[in-house]
Amino acid sequence: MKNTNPYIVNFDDKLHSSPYSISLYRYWRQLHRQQRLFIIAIVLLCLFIYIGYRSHGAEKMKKLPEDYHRQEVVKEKQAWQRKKIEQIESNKVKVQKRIFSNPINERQIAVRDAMRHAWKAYRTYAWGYDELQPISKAPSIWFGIGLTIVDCIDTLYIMNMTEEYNDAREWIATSFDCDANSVDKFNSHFEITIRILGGLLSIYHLTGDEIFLKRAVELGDRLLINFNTPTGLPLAEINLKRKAASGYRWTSDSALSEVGTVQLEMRDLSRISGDQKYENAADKSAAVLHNQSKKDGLVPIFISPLNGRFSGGVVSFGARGDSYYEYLLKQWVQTGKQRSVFWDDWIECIGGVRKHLWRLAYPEKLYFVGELMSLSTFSPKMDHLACFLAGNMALGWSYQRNLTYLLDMAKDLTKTCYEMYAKQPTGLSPEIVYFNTDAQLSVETITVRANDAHNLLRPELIESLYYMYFLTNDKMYQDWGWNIFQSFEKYTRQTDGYSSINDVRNKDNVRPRDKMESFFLAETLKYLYLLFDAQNLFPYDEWIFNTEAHPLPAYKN
Ligand code: DMJ
Repeated sequence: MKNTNPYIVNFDDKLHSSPYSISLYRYWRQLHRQQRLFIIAIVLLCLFIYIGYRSHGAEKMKKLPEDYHRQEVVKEKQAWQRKKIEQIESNKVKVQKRIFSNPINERQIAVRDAMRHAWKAYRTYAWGYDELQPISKAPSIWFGIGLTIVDCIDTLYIMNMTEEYNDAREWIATSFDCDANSVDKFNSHFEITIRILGGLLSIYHLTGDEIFLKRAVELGDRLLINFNTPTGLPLAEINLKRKAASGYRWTSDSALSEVGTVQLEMRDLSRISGDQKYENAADKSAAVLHNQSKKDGLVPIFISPLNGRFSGGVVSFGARGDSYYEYLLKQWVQTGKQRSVFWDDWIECIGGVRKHLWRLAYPEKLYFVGELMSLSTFSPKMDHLACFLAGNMALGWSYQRNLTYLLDMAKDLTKTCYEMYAKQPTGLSPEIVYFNTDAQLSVETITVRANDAHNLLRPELIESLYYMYFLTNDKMYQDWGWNIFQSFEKYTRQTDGYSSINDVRNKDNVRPRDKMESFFLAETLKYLYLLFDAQNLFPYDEWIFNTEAHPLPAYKN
């Protein structure tokens, strides 16, 4: 009989369509009331749990894995950073503080007095600025980061000028700040590297004071930007404030000396910071230079960081070429004499000098190193800058004493460079000279042109004298240094500081240029001081000087 209750009817109707539902229904009807209540209670409980999950739990459970993931990532990152710091710390070379005594003789005292005189003037009129203009008693700005302080602090330390050193150290700790103070201008990447980074590195090695390492890393991170080129050779200029790199305004090429004279510093920064990235940049750029084809080790003075090609054909050991060759030898020493490519490239370039650039000047028979134009035409021009080569060859000879021609050439070139000083009425060398190579001509051996008659207080001959004296023990080299020092005292010393001069030929009117170059204190006075010592304070197997006279250690590899 058909049930008239609409619910049951419908239900029954549905049941007709499903035998499975019918059995379920029958089963339900057969259950005891308590059993039914129990099942209903279980169903309701499940329903509550489900609703609860939808409204709170689901949200939470959905979020949990994300939070969990994020926390895990943070933990992992921290662990990785800890590991990196540990790794960096364990890679860092340990520095041994060095103590220097007071001057030991009259000559050293005189040089230290000169340093005092120069420093006092800078301290009084230009403190915190880059350089001093000693005639106008005013500061001059170049990079905006206290160049003279950073470039010269290791000289103060070596000369045991404690008060001045402490002052300089304090300034570097509190006021050396590329963000706040550097000028918003493009400046030479090479000059900042050799003078400022070099200064920070060397004073760190001498004192072990961590503030210098910190500053070196801050600066090194900026300088690294320039290596970001298709070849890995650095661009010529950097704007420290904007952290931007650029080529020169007039060409995208860089000077050979500029791309080849930053490797000692970047490599050293990696060794003391434990961070490999600087050394990688140094190695990559050194490899690019190594892989270029050369004329008996010689190369033109311009190269493109964009494609690695040389341009022009001028070959010179003076401006724009010099320290590329210098650093070949010094990189070999810095890396424990293990990387033979550096020695091979260096000795090959000395072969190139002998074959293409080494000539006798008449009538006095002075050997000199000339230049090539268009890679083949010889020019008898020599910059004072090239006088570094004498010391550099003597240094190379000290590691391979069977190569006696290196010492012979070093002696000959030192003599010629000294004559460049001694022949002038002021006893000071001009910036550039020309030699007479024709034995039949009755002219002077050395000629100075009006535009080249200036002296910038440069160090190259003094640097070579320092090597020559300690490698030969010949006191003549100390005496030559003393003569030159006295000429500096006589013709470049001002009431306040020292000034480069315009005319070394005219002792009655040298015409001061109103500029005290930071390298006069960083290099010239430092090398003079070292030259007059009784023993070599920086043995050549343990130390190398960067091209700005900042001592850096030689490593084992
Ligand atoms: C210094 O900055 C360095 O010695 C550089 O290698 C050449 N020029 C000056 C000194 O003359």
